[in-house]
Amino acid sequence: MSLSEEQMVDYTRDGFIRYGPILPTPKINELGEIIDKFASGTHPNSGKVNIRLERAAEKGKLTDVPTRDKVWQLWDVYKHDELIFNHACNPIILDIVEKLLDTKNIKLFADQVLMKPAFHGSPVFWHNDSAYWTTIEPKELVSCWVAIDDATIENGCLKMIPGSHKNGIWPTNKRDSHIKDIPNESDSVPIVLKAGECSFHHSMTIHSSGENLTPHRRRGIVTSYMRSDSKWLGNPTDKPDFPLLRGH
Ligand SMILES: O=C(O)CCC(=O)C(=O)O
Repeated sequence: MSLSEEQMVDYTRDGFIRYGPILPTPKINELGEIIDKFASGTHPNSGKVNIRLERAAEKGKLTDVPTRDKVWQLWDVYKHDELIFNHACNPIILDIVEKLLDTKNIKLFADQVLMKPAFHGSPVFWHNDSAYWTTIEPKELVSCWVAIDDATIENGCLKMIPGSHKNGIWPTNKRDSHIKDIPNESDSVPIVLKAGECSFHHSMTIHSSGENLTPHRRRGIVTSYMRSDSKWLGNPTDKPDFPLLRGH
């Protein structure tokens, strides 16, 4: 399984593709159980992972929901669980990333899990990822977003603005503020996915996701990749040890 010529054309034009099935049900369930353990604090490495809570939970609300459902985001989980790292190394994903990045030399930049709990999952406002990942050049990373639950318009699936990866950085804070005047917002495309399906997006593509007030959770695991010769523009002493997944 890899990319068709048509999908390459779509990605180059739009800055994203809705790919389709990538994980079998047992794997989805396995990954779902692991991320739930991290979010609920029952994974042996829960204390090591970067966890951000839903804003309401940070403000002392959501007292009557399980710990798991107070969590908004987990970051760099791959560092603390072998099976999550193996997911980032999934050869099907890497074959596609190889094409999208046009190189056989691939490093893992990061992973994140967006938990989007049922009934109170908060939205992610319009942003491009490279607006946050400023220490990496070129700003041409690729993210693979895998649905652990069905992602629907109602429970806050991703939305993409086609072609926006060609329009530069939009300054924003994806959690707390809304970018006004997004070009072509009315053209935004919802990326509706079944559990186990995935999409890919360019780090300059403007995207968002809606709130989740439904009774259905919407978890997604996002793994983000870069060319291994990408430059680190930050302080050299702060440079993380990005794992080399393919090539040199
Ligand atoms: O999953 C979401 O709700 C947002 C994900 C996102 O912003 C990303 O993958 O860059």
